[in-house]
Formats: sequence, C-alpha cells, structure tokens
Amino acid sequence: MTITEHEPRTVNTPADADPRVVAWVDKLVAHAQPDEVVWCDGSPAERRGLIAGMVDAGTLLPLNDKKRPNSYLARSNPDDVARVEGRTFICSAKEEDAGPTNNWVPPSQMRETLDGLFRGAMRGRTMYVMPFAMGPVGGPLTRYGVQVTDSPYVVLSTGTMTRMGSAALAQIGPETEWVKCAHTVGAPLQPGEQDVVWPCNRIKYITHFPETREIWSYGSAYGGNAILAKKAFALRIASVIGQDEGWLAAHMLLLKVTSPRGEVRHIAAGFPSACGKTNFAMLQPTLPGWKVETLGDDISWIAPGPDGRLRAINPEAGFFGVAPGTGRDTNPVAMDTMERDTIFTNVALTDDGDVWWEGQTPEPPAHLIDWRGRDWTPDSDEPAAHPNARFTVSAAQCPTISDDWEDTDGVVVDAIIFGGRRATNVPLVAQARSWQHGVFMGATLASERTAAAEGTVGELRRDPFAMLPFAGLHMADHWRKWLDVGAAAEAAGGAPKIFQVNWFRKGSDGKFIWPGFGENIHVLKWILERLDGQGETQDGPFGYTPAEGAIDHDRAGVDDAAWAELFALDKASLEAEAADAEAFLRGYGAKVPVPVKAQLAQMKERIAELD
Ligand code: GTP
Ligand code: SPV
Ligand code: MN
Repeated sequence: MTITEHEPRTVNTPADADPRVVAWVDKLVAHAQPDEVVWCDGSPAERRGLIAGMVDAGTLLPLNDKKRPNSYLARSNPDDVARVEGRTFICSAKEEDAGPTNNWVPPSQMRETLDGLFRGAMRGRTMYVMPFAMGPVGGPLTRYGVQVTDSPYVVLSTGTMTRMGSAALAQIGPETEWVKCAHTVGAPLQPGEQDVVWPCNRIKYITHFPETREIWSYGSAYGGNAILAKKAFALRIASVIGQDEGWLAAHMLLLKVTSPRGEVRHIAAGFPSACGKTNFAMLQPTLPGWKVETLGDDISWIAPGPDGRLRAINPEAGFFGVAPGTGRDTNPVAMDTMERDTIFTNVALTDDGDVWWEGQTPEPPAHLIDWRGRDWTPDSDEPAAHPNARFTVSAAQCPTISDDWEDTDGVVVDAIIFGGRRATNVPLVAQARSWQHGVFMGATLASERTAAAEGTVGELRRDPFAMLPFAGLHMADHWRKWLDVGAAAEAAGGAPKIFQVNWFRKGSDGKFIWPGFGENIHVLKWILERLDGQGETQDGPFGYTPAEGAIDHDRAGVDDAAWAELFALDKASLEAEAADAEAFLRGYGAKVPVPVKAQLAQMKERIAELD
C-alpha cells in the first residue's frame, strides 16, 4: 500500500482511544483520503446533527411529525436494495476453511483488489469512526468492533443496531480482541461536485478475513452489506470466533414465552431471511393467558454458561425489519415499535407524509409516491414499496421487549426451532428425536427464496441453519461445532430440545393452509408441553409430530381436512426430498459429520416404511 501524504481537515481522535485502534484508523485515513474524520461518541446530539445533515442533503425525508414523530424515509439507489450474496467473499487463508458454500478468493489477491478500490475512495467525504459493542457493554459474552464508513446513513443505522460510541470505545484496551470493519460507498467526490442522495458504486465487494477478524465492504450502503456489525460480524466473523472458542453464532431470534400457569421458557428460532423471525419474536398470542416477549429478532449468540447449560444473548440493539407484509393484523407489535424514531428505507410515501407498504393495510391508498420517488396508484404494475424495504428502530422501543433482554449473562435456552418456507412436504411442527437429529434438521433446512437477497424468488434452496449466506467458515465445521456444543451441554445436565416448524405449507388452491402469526402460539404451546414431557406425539420421517387432538387446531380456524394437509406425507415426494438432501450433503464432502449422515439414513428408513 502506498501511503500518500494526506491531511484531513479535521480529526477528533478521543484521548482514551486504544493506540491500536488509532493506528488502524490513521492508516485507513491515509489510504482512503477523506476530507474529515469524525470519531462518533454515540450521543443524541451527534445523532441529531447527522439527521439534520442528511435532511439537507436529501438523503432523508422527514415524515409528518404528527403522524410519525422523529421518523424519516430514505430511498436507496435501485441498484442497491438488498444483500449481494454473489459479491460476498470469505477470504480465509485456506480455501477449504471457507467451504463449498462461500465465494473464496486468496486473501493476498483480495487485499490487492481492496487496496486499489479503497485508495482515495473517501475523497470529498467524511470518514466516521464508530466503536461499537455487540451485546451489553461490559458483558462476558459481549464483543467489540470498530467500523469506519463514509456513509452517514450507515452511522445512523449502526447507532440504532448496536451500542455505538464512547462507552464501547472505553472497553477496547490493549488486550481486547476487536473486529476491524472498513466500509466505503466507493463514490469519492471531486472538489465542487454535487453529491447524490444515495451514493454507492456498481462494483460491490463484501469481504471477510476470518483469521485476522477483518471485514472490508465496498460499494453498497444497504443493510447487511454496510451495517457490518450485523451479518458480517455477528454471524460470519462470530461463527469463526465461536469455532475457536466453543460457542455458536446463530441466525436466530430470541423470545421468552410465559404459559398461563406462569412457566417461563426461552426459545431461539432460526429461519432464513424474510421467513418470519421478526414476526415470531413479536408474536401476540391468540390464546388467552399466554404471553410472548421479545429479546431479539435476528441473531443469537449461544454459549455454554458456568453451569454448562446453553445461554444466549442478542448481540444487537435494534431491529432492521422487513416492512412489506407487516400490518396491524399480522404484527401489531412491530407497528407499535415503529410509531416514532424510525428510519424507513424504500417504502412508499403517502400524501399526508406518512409511510405505506404492501400488507400494511388491506386496501392501498389511492395515491402514493413509490420507493423510487414516482407517482403510484393501485393500477400501477409494480409494488409501491420495494419487497425488501426495511424499518430500522431501537429494540428498546418495542412494547414487548423482555425485561431480561440485556442480561449480560444471557438467558438459558430451553428450545431451539428451525423453520423455512416450504410449500410442500415439511409438516407444521415436528420435534427432533435427539440433539443429533436436530442438528440434521438444521443442516438440511431448505426454504423458498425471498426478496431479502438476489436470486429467483420462490426457488427452493437448502439453507443450512439459515446460515447459508452467513457462515464465515466451512458449513460442515459449523455443524460439527453444533454437535460438540450440544453433546457438552447434554453431559452437563441438559441441552435445549430441538424442533422444526413450517408456517408456509400451501394447499391445492396455492394459499397458505396455516393462518400463522398470532395463531403460531398453538405450536409454541405444544412445544412447551413437549419440554415438560407432555403433549402426545406420533413418530415419522420428520421426528415426533403432534398426535391427533394434541393441538386444538379448530381454535386456530383450521378444520380436520386442512390439519391433515399440514402433516400429509407423500411417499414419492419425500423420497425425492431425501434424495435431494443426500445429494446436498454429498456436496460438502468428507467433512460431513457421521451423525448427520446417520440421521439421513434413518429418515430414509422411515420414509420406506410409509404406505
Ligand atoms: P429478515 O429480517 O430478512 O431476517 O426476515 P425475518 O425472518 O425477520 O422475516 P419477517 O418476520 O420480517 O417476515 C417476513 C415475511 O414473512 C413478512 O412478509 C411476514 O408477513 C411473513 N410472515 C411472517 N410470519 C408469518 C406467518 O406465520 N405466516 C405467514 N403466512 N407469513 C408470515
Ligand atoms: C437478512 O437478510 O437476513 C436481513 C437483512 O436481516 S440484512 O441485514 O441486509 O442482511
Ligand atoms: Mn427480521
């Protein structure tokens, strides 16, 4: 790297910043050549200043303050609307450590590429330096990172999604391991050049160096591409740290459920992107006496506690939730959470200065400005909001936030659930026969593609542990770690029980059979019964499913015929399912753990037994 002479106009390096952090930032400043450097303190005043600047620049549009106080709309460049999995790289020293599911480029080659891209990339812009904590500041499971970025939108988002600022910086001492996150939108400004509202670059690189705990992101300002604390750190790099240290980074929501009898259980659930994590985390039970509270909606770090039992924290501090499909009738808690102090991205604007998206109300307004800033009416051919439009809001604002969501030791995990979008084959709910069977369920998880990433929506793909785009290592090593961590927890007195759910099975009319959302409490209730060794079951290819009468489906508005459809087993399709799982596992080669292969053999035997 050639370091050119470069003096930014102003730099406000805090006196207490760890010299290693300062040295890393200085090097980046010399290379990317920003006009100014701002170390973020995370204060409300700083946030207000950033917002004012972005309103001036046209990046944020203030919403009607009477309808939605302190809230703003951002419209991204139409080329920058979701995570770019094809442009995401794991640059481990050895290719086999990235495994077959990741794009791999030798680290030296990628460093050379990034070196070229970052050179002068921040000219004409401000570089923000954001120290942040993943987890409550000072907690034993909490980790630290520092992200530099030239996007004030990313600063605002990171300030909501993490504990960002001086308190985090104060935790980074000479012995602290911290993750280096370098981000630029890749759009330097010439002197006097007018900026655009959403600077980005058509060239995009989201790159990870697992061994050195580094993330380098170029060209995008959207979501997981740019808020590096989230998927890049809390899942990709954290899965590697967990591999080394014996804990699990999981793409899982975390909730607390309380039964009418006052039993409290904590549940982590892993569903792929846009498959219902936020909704499940905020479930409003339709059954009286039941209560669900939210600890997290996307990521859980699961680690053995001092007693050997598995405990989890939500490393994040906010929600970056899918807007379309979120309405008063489906997720009133999310609607309440975003009543104020929320940043909306790529939703539609109403004539009275509020936001709208498909599914918010049954009838669309007669006129809107769509996510691209164009006039829209119900006759328009395209949706008013982008399908991956999102809201960014502090978790503390959620009315169902659980009082233990910031417990530094985490909460004991009683059950783990996997789920995906499956129109066929997969039953509404099944319990794994064992931890190993549960790991098999997670490893072979599949889902129909959604708009949260590029690719053809609706196409089925295997998404092991809902981590396909988020594992920073060989996926089979991740499964091995799950087997080991579970075995250790069992030896220490009990691992969580594992379940699989599918809210998305479709009938012959092409509609979802199960009403979902608040009615999912029926499934949670059965899961809690199973944790107590109650709740009648029958055994089958997917494990234990509820026996006839074990779930009062009539109360959920599902008649006997529809209920049977939710659990129907079609031998030919299940044989095809197992063959597909087998081919999928073969793709992972010799690293596939023997217990996972053994579970597949068992599944095939159970399918063969069907009539
Ligand atoms: P990411 O933030 O991308 O990780 O998504 P997520 O897993 O948090 O998904 P989210 O809860 O935002 O839901 C995505 C979509 O699934 C929305 O359109 C929801 O309305 C829909 N959805 C969620 N839960 C259910 C359910 O129980 N039944 C049905 N039919 N749809 C659901
Ligand atoms: C997901 O795709 O799972 C998200 C959105 O939560 S992003 O943060 O962009 O990855
Ligand atoms: Mn979500």
